[in-house]
Amino acid sequence: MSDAPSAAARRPRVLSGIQPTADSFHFGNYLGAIRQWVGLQETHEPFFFIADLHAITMGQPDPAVLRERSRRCVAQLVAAGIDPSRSAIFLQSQVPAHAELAWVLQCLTGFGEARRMTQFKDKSAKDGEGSASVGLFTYPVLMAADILLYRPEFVPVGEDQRQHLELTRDLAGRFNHRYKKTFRLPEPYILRQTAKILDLQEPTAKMSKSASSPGGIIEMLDDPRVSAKKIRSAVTDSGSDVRYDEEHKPGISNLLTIFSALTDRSVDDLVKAYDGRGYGDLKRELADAVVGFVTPFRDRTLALLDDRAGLDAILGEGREKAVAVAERTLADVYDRVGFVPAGR
Ligand code: ATP
Ligand code: LTN
Repeated sequence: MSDAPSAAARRPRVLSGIQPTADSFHFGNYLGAIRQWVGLQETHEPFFFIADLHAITMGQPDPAVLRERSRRCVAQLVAAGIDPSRSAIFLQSQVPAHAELAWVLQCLTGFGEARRMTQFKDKSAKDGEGSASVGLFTYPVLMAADILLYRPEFVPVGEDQRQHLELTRDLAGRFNHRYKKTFRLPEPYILRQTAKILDLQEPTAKMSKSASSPGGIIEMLDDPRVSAKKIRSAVTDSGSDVRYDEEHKPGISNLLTIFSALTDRSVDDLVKAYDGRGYGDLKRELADAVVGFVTPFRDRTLALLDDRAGLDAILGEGREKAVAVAERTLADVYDRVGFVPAGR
């Protein structure tokens, strides 16, 4: 069964996920991805999920910590403006079709093709490829399954996920060609300006949960005074004029990007406003903007975390919406591959 005939009457779908691999989202996650999720729910039919299956690819976290982080993700999504009455918010592990479709897609993925994924190369290089899990290796195929099940038009992510989206499109095309048109080829939705927020201490690397030092990353749930201090201590560049120049002034350019995104003022406008003033003024005023932004976000998240039953209800509703769509796609796939349907 295809859902194409009624698709015209529906809003186009959008889907994305985030891993519960830290106690808090950071500014890269928020500005690079989640802010776009919030905007897209106005015009699209949204599916947003917590990628807890992906979160165990880099080792086995304490089960209690993983559960807590998953709930924190839900609370932060809602605090950021994802509205559970409009968007399905769910846990990947509660929709078995993700792992089931991933298996079928793994059988269509070349070993060499998986090996070329740069995130696998980067992450497995840390402890040596031999000790990386097979799950880390097949991570992008599970991600393709996450996406293709929902036949979304757009997938809003940061720049680091672009290659995984390309693999997803390749696998969708391969399945459609090998069997019958089943999957929509999704488009990445990556906003150029905020596609890669950089580490404050090492402004050539991306701000990252797993790789950044504490001083390099602004955590949304941190004490706002700590975040303000991190902005004031951010590594800046030689010279003293405030100018957007990614190559020669990566530190200042990154601060301008963050400032612009938080205040909706253009980078040009900010550069004019700081003309003739030093880095110190820029940092101080950006630190104030950061405090003004994270304080209410943190308060809302902490209040939501106090209502466990409320969070579980959001996940229950999200799961129901997700299962309805995912099971239909999986049934199409199983049929086309040639699996015998279970008797009633
Ligand atoms: P890790 O460092 O462990 O890979 P992460 O910090 O990249 O984790 P994810 O859960 O993998 O976090 O990413 C969630 C979303 O945030 C993805 O869409 C990702 O592209 C985006 N994102 C992560 N870091 C940045 C960044 N520095 N700039 C822009 N977008 C980012
Ligand atoms: N790999 C993504 C998380 C993720 C995802 C997805 C994003 C898993 N499945 C499907 C978009 C669509 C990351 O952020 N590192």
